[in-house]
Amino acid sequence: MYKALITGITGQDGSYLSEHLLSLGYEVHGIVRRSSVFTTSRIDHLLNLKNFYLHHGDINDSSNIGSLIRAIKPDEVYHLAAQSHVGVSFEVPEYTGDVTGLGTLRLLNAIKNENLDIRMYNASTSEMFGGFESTQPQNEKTTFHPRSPYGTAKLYAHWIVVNYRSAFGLHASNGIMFNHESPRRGSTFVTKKISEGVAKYLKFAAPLNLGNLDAVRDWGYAKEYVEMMHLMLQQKEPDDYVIATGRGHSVREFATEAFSVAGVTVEWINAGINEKGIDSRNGKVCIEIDKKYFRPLEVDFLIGDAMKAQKNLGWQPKTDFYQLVKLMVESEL
Ligand code: NAP
Ligand code: F7E
Repeated sequence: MYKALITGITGQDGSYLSEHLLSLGYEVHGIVRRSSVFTTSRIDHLLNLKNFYLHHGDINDSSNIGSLIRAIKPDEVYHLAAQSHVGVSFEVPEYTGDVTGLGTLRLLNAIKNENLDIRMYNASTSEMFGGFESTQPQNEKTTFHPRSPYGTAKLYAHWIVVNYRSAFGLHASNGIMFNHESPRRGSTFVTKKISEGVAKYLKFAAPLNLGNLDAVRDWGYAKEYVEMMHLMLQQKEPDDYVIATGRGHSVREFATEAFSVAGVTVEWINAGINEKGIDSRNGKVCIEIDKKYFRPLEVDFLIGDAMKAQKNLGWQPKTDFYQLVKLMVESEL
C-alpha cells in the first residue's frame, strides 16, 4: 500500500486531497498544528477511517518534520502547508517568509536526508506572476514578478524545489495553481466571503463589504485541482505545471452572479470607493466598498494557460465559473 504524507491537511486542498488519495487506496498521513481549538472540521468525516492518520507538527520545526519523514516513510509527500492569505502576508511578512518560503526548504532537506526516492508535490501559485506586465494568459514560461510577501515567499519555495530537483535528483514537482475554490474555502477569501455574504444578506439584509471589484481571477473547483497534484507525482519525470481554467472573471462578476443565484439582480451605481450594488427588487444596498479590504499592491489580472498540463497530464477542468458560483452559493443557502 502506498503511503502519502500531507502538510496542510486541515486546509481546503488538504481535505479534498485526503479523500482523493484514500479513494485510490493510499494510507494517508497528515500534519496538524496544535491549536487551542479544533481545526479538523474539514477532515472530521475521515478521522475514524483505518488508513487515515494525523500527527502533531509544524512546518517551522525541522526536528519534527525530519522525525515524521523518518517514522512514516512516505512514498509521496504533498506540501500544502502555508500562510496562504495574500492580504494578511502584508501584515505578517516575516512570518509568511518563514512558513511559506523556508518551510518548503525544511521539508526538502528532510526528504533529501532520509530518502531521495520520496516523490514530492509543492503547492506553487499564480501569485508568483504578479501579472501586471501583460494581459496575456500566464504559463510556465511567463516571467515571475510577485506583488506580495506571499507571492515572494512562494517564489522562493518554487525555486528551491527546482534547485533540489537539479542538485540532488529529487522527484519534486511544482503545481502552479491558479485560484481554486469550493464550499470548504476559508471564509476570508473573496469567493467564500461573497457566498456567505449572499446568505447573510437574504437573512438579515446586511450589506456585503468588499475591496477591489476590478481584480480578474481564473477561478476553478478545488476538488478537481487536487487530482492533478497526484497525477504530477505519477509522471516518470518531475516537472512544473500551470493548472487553470483559462477563463477570467472580475470580483464584481462573481458577486453579481452569486446574488443572481439567490434570486437577487444587482444594479451597480457610482464608481471607485463609492460604488454600490443595489438590490433591484427593493432598492436596498446589498454590496458596499470598504477600503480596508484593499491591499498595498494589487494583482490585477491572472488567467492561466494550462496547455502543458492538458497535453502531458490530460488536464481538463470540468466545472466552469457559473457552476462553481452556483455550487458555492447553494451550499451556503
Ligand atoms: P488553506 O486552506 O489556507 O490551508 C493551509 C494549510 O496550511 C492549513 O492546513 C494550515 O493549518 C496549514 N498551515 C499553516 N501554517 C502551518 C505551519 N506553520 N505548519 C503546518 N501547517 C501549517 O490553503 P489551501 O487553499 O488549501 O491551499 C493549499 C496550498 O496551496 C497552500 O500552500 C496555498 O498557498 C497554495 N495555493 C492555494 C491556491 C488556492 O486558490 N486555494 C492557489 C495556489 C496555491 P491550520 O488549519 O492549522 O491553519
Ligand atoms: O482575493 C479581491 C482581492 O483573497 C482575490 C489564495 O488562495 O489565490 C488566493 O489568493 C481577489 C483579490 O485570493 C475582497 O483584492 C476584493 O484581487 O480570494 P482572494 P487571492 O489573493 O487571489 C492564490 C492563487 C493563492 O495562491 C492564495 O493562497 O479579490 N478582493 N474584495 C477581496 N479579497 C478578499 N480576500 N476579501 C475581500 O473583501
